[in-house]
Amino acid sequence: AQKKPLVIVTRKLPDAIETRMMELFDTRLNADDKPLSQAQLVEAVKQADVLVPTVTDRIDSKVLAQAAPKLRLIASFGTGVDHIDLDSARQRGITVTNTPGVLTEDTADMTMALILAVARRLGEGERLVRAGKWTGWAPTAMLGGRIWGKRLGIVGMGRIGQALARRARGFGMTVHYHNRRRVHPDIERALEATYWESLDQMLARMDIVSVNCPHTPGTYHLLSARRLKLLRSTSIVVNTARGEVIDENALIRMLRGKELAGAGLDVFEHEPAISPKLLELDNVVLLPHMGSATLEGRIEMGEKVLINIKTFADGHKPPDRVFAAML
Ligand code: 8YV
Repeated sequence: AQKKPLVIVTRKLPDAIETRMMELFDTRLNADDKPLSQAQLVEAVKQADVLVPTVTDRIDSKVLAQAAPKLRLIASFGTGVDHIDLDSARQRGITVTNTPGVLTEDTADMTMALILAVARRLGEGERLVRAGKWTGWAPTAMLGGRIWGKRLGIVGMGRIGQALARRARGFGMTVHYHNRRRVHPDIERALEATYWESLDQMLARMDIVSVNCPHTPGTYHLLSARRLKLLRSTSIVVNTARGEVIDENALIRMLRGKELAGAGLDVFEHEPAISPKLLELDNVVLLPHMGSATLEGRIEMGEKVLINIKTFADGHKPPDRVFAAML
């Protein structure tokens, strides 16, 4: 019989996935739910045939330089691959896979939740009640902004952007988007979405802007200080993608200066570190990178990881290969 590959998993995964993984492969789990240290990560790439990392593992060229030649596959548990140096992996002949598609709807739900939470002041209202400061209903208390009839600008019209567009139409918003490429006319029509080739021009006209693109060298600080200035003082920004896509300091300055109405952030530029200045602001809703965090989604992500490893181990091309050129 063929020797089973040594699969090293960097974080605790759902029990059902870990069990199946141990049945299929020579698996080394991390019962500890703490991210690996740099030294532990280097140890893992030296020993593994297959590495299963998550977004919290920085697999840069320095780490990969220490990998043993037997490391053939990085089967990441997650869709974003900005934590992996794809060029460096390719140069070493290491295949990289991710888990696209199974967290699309969940992340779009969370994006919609953030839009509603910021516009309708959910966080503020909850804090008021919990602090015992609610003295009763009043006609002018806790007034938010209506989202019905408002313009939503989606930055990045991939799977999640499109799932968000469908939801936003259901909430009576008009949908606009910017993407490197215009999506197929049939999809555009089905989503009733308006394409903006110029991100600048779109931003200047939106009530709500949602970031739904991956973090790549090309999207780092895509919402730069200059671009954020194009928004209106009544606009809201939400981000369930990656913190690095927004110049966070510039965003904070604008929120403090009331040049923006609010922000909903599930991801941060230096997460899990949160700027103390963000914590002082009432008009922001802050979440701990939980956009895709559903029980069902995590199982499906794990199943994708299993399929990617199994097909690769059987000598076939795994379904979810990632190529630097795709991003
Ligand atoms: C995951 C994510 O929780 O998939 C992604 O890109 O950011 C999250 O949905 C994370 O990646 C798990 O590794």
